[in-house]
Amino acid sequence: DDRVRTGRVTVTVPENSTIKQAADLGGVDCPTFCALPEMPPGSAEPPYTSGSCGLCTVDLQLACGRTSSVCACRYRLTSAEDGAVITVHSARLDSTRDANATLLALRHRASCITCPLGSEPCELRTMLAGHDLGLERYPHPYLAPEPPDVSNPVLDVQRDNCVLCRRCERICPVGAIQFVGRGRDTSLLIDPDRCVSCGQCTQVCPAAAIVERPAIRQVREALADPDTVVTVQVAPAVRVAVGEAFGLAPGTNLIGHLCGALRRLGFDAVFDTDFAADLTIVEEAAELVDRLGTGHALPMITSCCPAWIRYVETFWPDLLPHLSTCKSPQQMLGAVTKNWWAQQVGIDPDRVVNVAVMPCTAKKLEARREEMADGPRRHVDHVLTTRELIRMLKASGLHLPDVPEETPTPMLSEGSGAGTIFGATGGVLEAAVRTVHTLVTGTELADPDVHAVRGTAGVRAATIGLGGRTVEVAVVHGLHNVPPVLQQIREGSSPYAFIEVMACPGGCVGGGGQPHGFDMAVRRQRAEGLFSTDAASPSRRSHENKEVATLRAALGDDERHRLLHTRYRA
Ligand code: HC1
Ligand code: SF4
Repeated sequence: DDRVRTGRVTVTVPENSTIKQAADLGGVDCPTFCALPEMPPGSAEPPYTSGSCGLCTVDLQLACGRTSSVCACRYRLTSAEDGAVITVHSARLDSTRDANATLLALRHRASCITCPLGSEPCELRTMLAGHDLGLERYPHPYLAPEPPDVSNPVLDVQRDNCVLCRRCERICPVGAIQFVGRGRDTSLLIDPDRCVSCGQCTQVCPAAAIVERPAIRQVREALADPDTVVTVQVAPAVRVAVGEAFGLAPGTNLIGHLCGALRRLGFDAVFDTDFAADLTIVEEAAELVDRLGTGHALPMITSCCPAWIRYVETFWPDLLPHLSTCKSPQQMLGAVTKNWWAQQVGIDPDRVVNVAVMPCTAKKLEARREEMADGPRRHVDHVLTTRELIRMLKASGLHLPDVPEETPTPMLSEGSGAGTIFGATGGVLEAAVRTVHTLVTGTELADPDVHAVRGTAGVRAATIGLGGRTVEVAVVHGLHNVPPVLQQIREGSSPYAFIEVMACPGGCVGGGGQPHGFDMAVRRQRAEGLFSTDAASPSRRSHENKEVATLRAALGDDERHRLLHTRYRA
């Protein structure tokens, strides 16, 4: 807008505001690239910027007449800058920004046709398109092409894509990312001893320098093999995010369309992870009631988030006994598919290949864990992220919203509303409370909505009435919010009996395998999609799930324990 570019506004700002914040207050657009738009809930830090992109360069003229070019995202205003004149837009600044954008472009290998972002919007290209780049003046590629670094168990690091924005360094909840070297030789390293595979770095990387290791080729090979029976399960959080790639609003629940599309991709059976979420709750609620009786290892903490498990194993191993022994829904479903369903439908379990579509990169690690197998038979063979599924659908010409809706394959597919809300922060705890209440009191919780644990505050605590007694519970999301809660347990002063922890801000709806971006408003909309599905469900309690009851009765206690529970060791 020409008027803003040439106009002048006067703003009064709080001490220590950045120039960028002052510009926002004055309604002046100031570009940025390396900045994260927001920090996760519970983070004490201000929105982050490394100041490395140079796109927010502005001219600052102090009242004394001294002028300098500064970074609007980082420069903080104090009383010393009273009366300063800041120029955000000018022909000279445009040229400076062009030059800085060119430097970013030069670091990127720019192999767009093989880029794993696929059809997702490319933030880097969108930004560069607005600049007059002088690439012809430089040799390109400027950096020698490198093969991807595959030393991380679930992530591929393509260093010659990295433009050094350093957003990943800031979003990483465990300080696993480092930038080493100087200048042109600066490069990104992920510490394998700290990384918990949460994939939040892939969510904020604008340049496909960190991406999930794809399993698409292996899944296609299994689908093409006439000797295999390929099953697929779909996690709760996937259904409310996948539509974003097809122009639908976050939160639109596409489970019916997904069932139709997955069959068209060639899957022989389509199971719903909601079923296994209900199964998990029935197992976990019984475990909690048992521990409440004996007092053993309280508080009990949920165990369905594999990045969280990895975090406890790495940083708080003495607290491992507090984890529920339940395997995650992904793994429970995989285990019972091969060990029960195959038998029911008369298929040799060794012909079954289990695929899981998850909003999560850490689920790829979970599927490979030693405990997650029955002898040589893996519970889950391949994990695809939501993003990989989107790529497969688009490659097959399937426009998801147009695919006729179908229902999942019976026996492992009935899911209650309680199972669906697993995908949002607080959902596992809420689902568990509904069932624990019934187990302890013999009566149904009058209102299944446990409002006290809803929302997106980083830590949420509530007191739950169970007949004659009450228990304290808490929900935590985002690993940066976890240490004070764990410290209380270590010191023996935790007030809680039961805690839900999800590594990703927002829970699984904000998982590292979901469509790109760190935007809590989008994550909230996805969660609302799950909560409104729950509210409209004919059954809202995991213990009412008839398929779960049938399966548990058929397995018997020993097999149920062997297949559905485990112990985590440091
Ligand atoms: Fe999750 Fe879970 S909720 S961990 O986020 O317990 O990934 O959606 O599938 O296993 O159900 C993920 C989601 C998912 C498991 C369930
Ligand atoms: Fe950090 Fe998670 Fe990325 Fe690992 S996957 S480097 S823990 S943000």
